[in-house]
Amino acid sequence: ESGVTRPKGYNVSFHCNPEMEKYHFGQNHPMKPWRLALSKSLIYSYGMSFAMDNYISRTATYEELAGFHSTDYLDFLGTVLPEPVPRDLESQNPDLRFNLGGSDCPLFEGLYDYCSMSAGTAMDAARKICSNQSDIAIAWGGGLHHAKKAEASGFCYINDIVLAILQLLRFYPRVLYIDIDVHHGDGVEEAFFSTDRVMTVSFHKYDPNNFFPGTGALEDNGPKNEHNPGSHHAFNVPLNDGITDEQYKWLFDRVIGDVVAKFRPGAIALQCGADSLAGDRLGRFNLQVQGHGACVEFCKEKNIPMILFGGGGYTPRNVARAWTYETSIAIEYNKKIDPTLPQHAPWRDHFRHDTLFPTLEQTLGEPRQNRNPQKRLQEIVQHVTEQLRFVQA
Ligand code: VJV
Ligand code: CA
Ligand code: ZN
Repeated sequence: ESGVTRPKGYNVSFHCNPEMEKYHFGQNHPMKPWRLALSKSLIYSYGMSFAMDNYISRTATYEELAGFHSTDYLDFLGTVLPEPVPRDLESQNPDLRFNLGGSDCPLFEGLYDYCSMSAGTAMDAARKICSNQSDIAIAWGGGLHHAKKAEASGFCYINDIVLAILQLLRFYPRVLYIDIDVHHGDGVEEAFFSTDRVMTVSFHKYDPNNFFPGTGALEDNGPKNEHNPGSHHAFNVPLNDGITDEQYKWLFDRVIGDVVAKFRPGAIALQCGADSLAGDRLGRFNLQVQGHGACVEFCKEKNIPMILFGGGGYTPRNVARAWTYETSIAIEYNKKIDPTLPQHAPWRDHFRHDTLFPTLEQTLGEPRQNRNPQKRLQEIVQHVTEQLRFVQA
């Protein structure tokens, strides 16, 4: 009766853990797990659950987390307690163990459980892909791309993406990782730096001294030593403030089109960080829901099994819009979706505008100045083309 039907010929699964939405990083911290509740609520209000297999995922076990992370780090993560006194923002303790407890990666109540839930959703998604039960598996609670083997970084403690890709590698010879979060996907890039079985491609704002994490230059394509199998298997698309839907789509189609043709991945892991949208609290781009979603659509049309991860996204109403639209793309409902938000939603006022596709003026007031000349974008595409010549067909 919602009018949403299952896509013909293939399966979409939706993996979440409602417990995750209840955790707090602390007052004013940009990362707000309740954005997952807002997103799911919008997705379900559209009736999209009827077109997918919906799973409440289990938490990942210690042994599963140890598939990537060091046990020293996991042991510490499992025992640290929240600070009794809130730490002053500026007085960061310089000798934080494993980078835990600063303002970016605070210690909060239930931290370890929160991490195992995020990893659990991602690993469940990966297992559904490996068993051929899903063609697209959605894990909006995952996508925490900065976490390292033995270090927390940039709001990320456990790298659920790396854990999911390790699962995929048991069944697929080659996995393509794509990252459209506004930040560089450094943790995933580093984890698979020395293998030719995973190709990583991150699109991000790049300004080494002023924007986190500062890595991901165009010329960084993996180990410089030509004998290392990982060389030429990392791609970076460094961008400046204010990039538009049109430019981003052009770049994405050129870069990913060529990469897929050459690398021929058996599975795709797509990190859909929504902080690349216009109006994001931490972001710098002018992307709209349509442009962000076009990347998901482009990947879907390749007909390769795919996991969709969440990631960043610090203006919750826009995060919910993007992930709702992208869920509709997965179930092929995007062409029919009503751009007016469902009437019956209790949080409707929270969205400010009753549309799924607010204009740039509605989200920003004034769009950010675009500092991406077309000439630079052409250089990027040319560099990627040249690097791809080194990749074994
Ligand atoms: O830029 C940084 C690092 C600093 C040190 C810590 N201060 C607070 C900020 C500067 C150098 N960190 C970034 C991390 C961004 C992580 C993005 C994660 C993802 O989207 O890629 C994937 C989930 C950063 N930018 C902004 C902030 N931190 C920030 C942190 C806060 C804050 C305001 C801004 C932490 C607490 C509070 N406000 C109350
Ligand atoms: Ca990125
Ligand atoms: Zn981000």
